[in-house]
Amino acid sequence: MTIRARIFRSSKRHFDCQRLDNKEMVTATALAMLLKEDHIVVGDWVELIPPPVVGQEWVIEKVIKRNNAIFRNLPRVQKKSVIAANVDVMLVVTSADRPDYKRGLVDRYLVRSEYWDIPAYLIFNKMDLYTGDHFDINFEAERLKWLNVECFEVSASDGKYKQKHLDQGFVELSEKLRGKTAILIGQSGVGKSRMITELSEGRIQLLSGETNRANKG
Ligand SMILES: Nc1nc2c(ncn2[C@@H]2O[C@H](COP(=O)(O)OP(=O)(O)OP(=O)(O)O)[C@@H](O)[C@H]2O)c(=O)[nH]1
Ligand SMILES: [Mg+2]
Repeated sequence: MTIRARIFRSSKRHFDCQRLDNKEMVTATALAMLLKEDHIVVGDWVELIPPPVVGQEWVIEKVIKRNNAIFRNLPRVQKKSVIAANVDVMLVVTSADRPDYKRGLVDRYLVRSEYWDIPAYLIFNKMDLYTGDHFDINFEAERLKWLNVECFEVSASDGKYKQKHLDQGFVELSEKLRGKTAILIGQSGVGKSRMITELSEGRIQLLSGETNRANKG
């Protein structure tokens, strides 16, 4: 009998998997044929064979077909490099100030959301710093509506911030994300790590120093 689980963290040979039945996290290795490049990534659903003897390893026997995948193209070797799988929504995070809102960049991310076939939400973060001098949030929200992109007005650093310009704020965002798998995308400093801390109600604390150094968030 196998057990269904989801990949939470992957390294070359070992995978942290969360069991679907009891939510317990277990570490597994994978059958050699599954260890080919890109074969198992974060977000994949897998079938696990339990250890024959307590203390031995769980083994990933099968990877379930993906609904979608986040990938990079590697034109030089004419390949796709898959980064994550089975993502429900992509949060494009922007900030009202430091760094400024950049429409061109937002549009580039939205093209990727189409390309990866994952719906996007636009998050206007740091709205506690919004003055209206650099961009008009209502104009942006209106234009994004035509692209079927839902917009949210939030402040990840101010739990009491209430939206003033748009219909949807932090409460609505948290509600919509319940039970979903989301990825965050956005330039350095827009507040992605801070947002994850807020959305997880403090359960996940990303060390800004560490992530900033890698410039990945
Ligand atoms: N005023 C204000 N500051 C914020 C808000 N959200 C985040 N910050 C601050 O902005 C800075 C950058 O936030 P991070 O969460 O580290 O940004 P990031 O997008 O993860 O950046 P990288 O990891 O470099 O990609 C931190 O000093 C945060 O405290 C906000 O809503 N309002
Ligand atoms: Mg970060």
